[in-house]
Amino acid sequence: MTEPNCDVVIIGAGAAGLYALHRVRGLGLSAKVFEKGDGVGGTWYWNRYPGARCDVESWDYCYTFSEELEQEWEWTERFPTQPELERYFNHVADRFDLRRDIEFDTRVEQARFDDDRNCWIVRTSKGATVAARFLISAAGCLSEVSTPRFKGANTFEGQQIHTARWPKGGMDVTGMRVGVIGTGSTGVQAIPQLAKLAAQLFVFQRTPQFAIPARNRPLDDDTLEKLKHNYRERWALKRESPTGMGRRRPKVSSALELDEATRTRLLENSWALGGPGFARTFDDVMTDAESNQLTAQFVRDKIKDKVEVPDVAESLLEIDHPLGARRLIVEIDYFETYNRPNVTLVDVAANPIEEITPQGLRTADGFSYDLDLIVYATGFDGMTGALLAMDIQGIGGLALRDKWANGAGAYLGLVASGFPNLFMITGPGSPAVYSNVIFSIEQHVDWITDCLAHMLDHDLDRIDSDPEAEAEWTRQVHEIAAQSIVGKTDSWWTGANIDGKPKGVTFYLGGTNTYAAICDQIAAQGYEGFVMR
Ligand code: NA7
Repeated sequence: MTEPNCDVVIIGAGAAGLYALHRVRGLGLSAKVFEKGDGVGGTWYWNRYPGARCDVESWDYCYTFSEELEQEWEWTERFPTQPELERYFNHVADRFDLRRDIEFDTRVEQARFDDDRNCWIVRTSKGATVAARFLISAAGCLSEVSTPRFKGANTFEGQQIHTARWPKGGMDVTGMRVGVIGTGSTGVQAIPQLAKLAAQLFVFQRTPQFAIPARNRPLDDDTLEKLKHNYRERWALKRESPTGMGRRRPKVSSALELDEATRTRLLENSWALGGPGFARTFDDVMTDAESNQLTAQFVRDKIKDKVEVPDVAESLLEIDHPLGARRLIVEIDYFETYNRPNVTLVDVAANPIEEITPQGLRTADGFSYDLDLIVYATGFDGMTGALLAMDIQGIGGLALRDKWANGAGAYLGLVASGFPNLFMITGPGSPAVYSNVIFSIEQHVDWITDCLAHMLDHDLDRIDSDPEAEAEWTRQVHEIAAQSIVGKTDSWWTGANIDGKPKGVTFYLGGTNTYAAICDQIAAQGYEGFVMR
């Protein structure tokens, strides 16, 4: 029987995989990272579409584990663009000498737990097999793209592309007739940029959504200096916050306890600040229907003011869900783009796309749109898509796909029972996508590597989660979600965008601060709810 040839295999070289590699090495363990792209950065490697940028502020969307890194890296904008983020992750990979353990252009196809040898047998797209004592998934929550299968798609004579597969060297859309399908965060970022170059832009919108102005701005030297000075303070604020953001906002427990003038003044202040923090103008926006409705009406009025043609404004405002029930979008010039003569909004809720034709596409009302390029801003199989794209088999050959057939869950979002020694970063059951994800990533990786250190210290070679502890955790995740407005409509947050996927919120909405405290307490109590040997 051969021994495992590697201590840890890490799947993915995005923000999570890079930090996991750094920490695992710090324990003196050998590690191998498999990355399907030919570079680091994960989300920020793949999403190169025009306008791609992070909707969390640069000074929060960064690692906190190295003060030197914080001090030497200089962000240039409030909301960093894809190229800047890709540079950042490349810098991290070089600075911490991470590349030598990363195998690029290599997908993990299968990971099978060998009970007798107590190790994971990992098979890659290059046909290699590695046996590892531990497996860490850093495969990401938004990395498995979702492209609807329209009738006739293969007959289209122009180009078609998913936004997360935009070519590395870019694509010149100057003078083209472009159709964009999808108006989520991605579509909303890409549309204003594409409109500037395309001869004609058709936006095929099925579900209008709330969007808050980014108020993006370059960072001048003064601001940068202050940021660098305050990083440690922000770090403390992030740990106290329920979403891992380092911002301080005025605390107003309820919109309903204010008179109208005060409420409007606070909303105006928040609107002027812009960014995702808008949803936290009042503490109860996500829990009280009336507070939510008042806040939503304010946003509707603002959007209406931006759009010149009343019919277009109406189509953009036929929003059928509470503010924040879907992930709140942060926009730059999105609504104003509909005032351009070359941009047409097409309502595909009333008239769905019926088929793609050689010349373009046709909607159910018989209208045809001639196009040179179809852009699918149609999103991802979120949370579990990347994990389930691999054939992961636990004890007794149990497939993760079967375990999660009726809904995904893992104890603390970290370990799924029956899959020993497999740690998931931002897995289902963790706050993951409802947080500043890089903050969550660091918290998860720190917890996982502390757990590994504990196992090494105590000569333990297996960790699994107790099925009862896992079931109880998943019950809590669902119970907390039931009290929130989050997920009270179909979207990728609930899995509703993927045919056949069980519906429901699978992420922990109790706050990153509470979550981290629970994780720490469980570790302090000897890893209660986990089974170690
Ligand atoms: P999203 O938010 O899932 O948006 C996908 C969009 O694509 C959304 O508007 C969908 O409409 C639309 N879509 C999907 N399929 C179709 C079909 N068949 N016809 C018409 N329209 C369709 O993905 P994003 O990439 O924008 O954002 C994902 C996350 O990345 C985001 O939340 C941030 O966290 C970053 P629907 O709403 O389903 O009616």
